[in-house]
Amino acid sequence: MRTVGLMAMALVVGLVVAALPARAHAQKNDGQTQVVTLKVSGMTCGGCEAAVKMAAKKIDGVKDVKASSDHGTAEVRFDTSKTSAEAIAAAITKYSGFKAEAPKTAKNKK
Ligand SMILES: [Cu+2]
Repeated sequence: MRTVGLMAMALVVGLVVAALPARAHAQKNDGQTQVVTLKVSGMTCGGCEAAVKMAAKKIDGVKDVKASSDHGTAEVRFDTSKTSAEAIAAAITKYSGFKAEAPKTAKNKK
C-alpha cells in the first residue's frame, strides 16, 4: 500500500516537473520577436531613411529598424505581443509621411 502511495506521489511530481518547461515556453511565446519587411514608398536619401526609422521607433515593441531608400523597404524587428506589422506600417505612414505597407503574407492577428 505504501509503495503505491509513493509511486502515485512520484507520478504527480513528475507531471508537475514535466509541465513546468511547457509553461515557461508558453510565456516566452508571448514576447516573440518577428522580423517583417515593409514596403515604403517615396524614400530618396538617408534623411528619408532616418525619418522612417524614427517613425517606426515611436511604437512600443519595435526593437530595430533598417530602412533602405534603394529598395524602398524597411526591415523591422518587433515584439509580436506588443505590436503588429500593420500597426507599424500605419505609424510609419502617419509619422514620416512615407506610405508604408505590411506584406500580404504577414499574420493579420491584430
Ligand atoms: Cu530624403
